[in-house]
Amino acid sequence: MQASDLYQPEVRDQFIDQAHSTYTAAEHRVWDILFARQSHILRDRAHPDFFRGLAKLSLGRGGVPDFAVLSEELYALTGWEVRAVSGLVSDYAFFSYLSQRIFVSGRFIRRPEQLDYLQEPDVFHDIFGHVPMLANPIFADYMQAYGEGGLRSLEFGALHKLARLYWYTVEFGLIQTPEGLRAYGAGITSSAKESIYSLESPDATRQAFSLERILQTRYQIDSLQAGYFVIDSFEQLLNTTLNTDFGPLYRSLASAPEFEPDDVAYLSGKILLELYQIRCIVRLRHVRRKKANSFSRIINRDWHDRHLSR
Ligand code: HBI
Ligand code: FE
Repeated sequence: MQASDLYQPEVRDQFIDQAHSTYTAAEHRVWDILFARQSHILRDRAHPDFFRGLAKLSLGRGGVPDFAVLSEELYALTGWEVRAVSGLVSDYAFFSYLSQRIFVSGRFIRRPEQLDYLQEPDVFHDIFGHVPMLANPIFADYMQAYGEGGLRSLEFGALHKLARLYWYTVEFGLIQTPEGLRAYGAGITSSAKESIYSLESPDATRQAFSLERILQTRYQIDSLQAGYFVIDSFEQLLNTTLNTDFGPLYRSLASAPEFEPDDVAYLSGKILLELYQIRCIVRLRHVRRKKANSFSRIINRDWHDRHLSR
């Protein structure tokens, strides 16, 4: 029996009408304030494809985007659509939608007094954070592959492990670029605090992407992340996911140790991390001499604190 036979009925009827015309002027203003603030903070912090997505989809045209218009534009780019839901949908439904290239988004927007923190993802997180990356064809394929993998993980009882892959990539992923580290995860790009902290804080660890390692690494949902994973390219993310046979992997990992988010003590990860940091410092010195000095000091101190003083 296939998972799709088991769960099909649940997937129907979860979409709601965005009712775009019912947003108030104050709600549109919250979007505009957050949009302006994040666009500024993310300069030199978000991956260039994030900005390309923002521009291609005109997410800054003013006010909360209309999902019907947005879906049409996104569909033309990568075949993805955006649909409104009233809150969290079941894991099965969520994965099933991703596998059909449907991204579900909340329709509500945070209140003006909640600009900096809220528990549930709102339309700003879901659309500003997630949708620009869906305009990148490789990332768009990765999200679909993730949805398909998610459905399979349910059959293996391994959802809690695969959810970590989503968390450490789609939500809180960092990527290495010729200009230095950049953010692409929606939990980062939609948060003023985490945009800066994830890239610059000496309190966070940044280790090289490893699918196996991520599946074994716990995460916290209610605070800034203690550790991040850094990919080399979106191709790496897509190809690793497509080329991994998750069934045997889940079986072999079932009895393997789990890790805390900021625990980077294993050898290969440590060496790779060091390489990333050296490359990052060298490149930054070339590209932006002024900024590089403070940044490399932060990295060096971070590196020293975590690995040499213990
Ligand atoms: N539902 N609306 C919504 N948004 C999500 O991001 C979401 C969800 N349901 C389940 C889910 N995410 C998780 O299973 C993923 O984080 C893996
Ligand atoms: Fe999200």
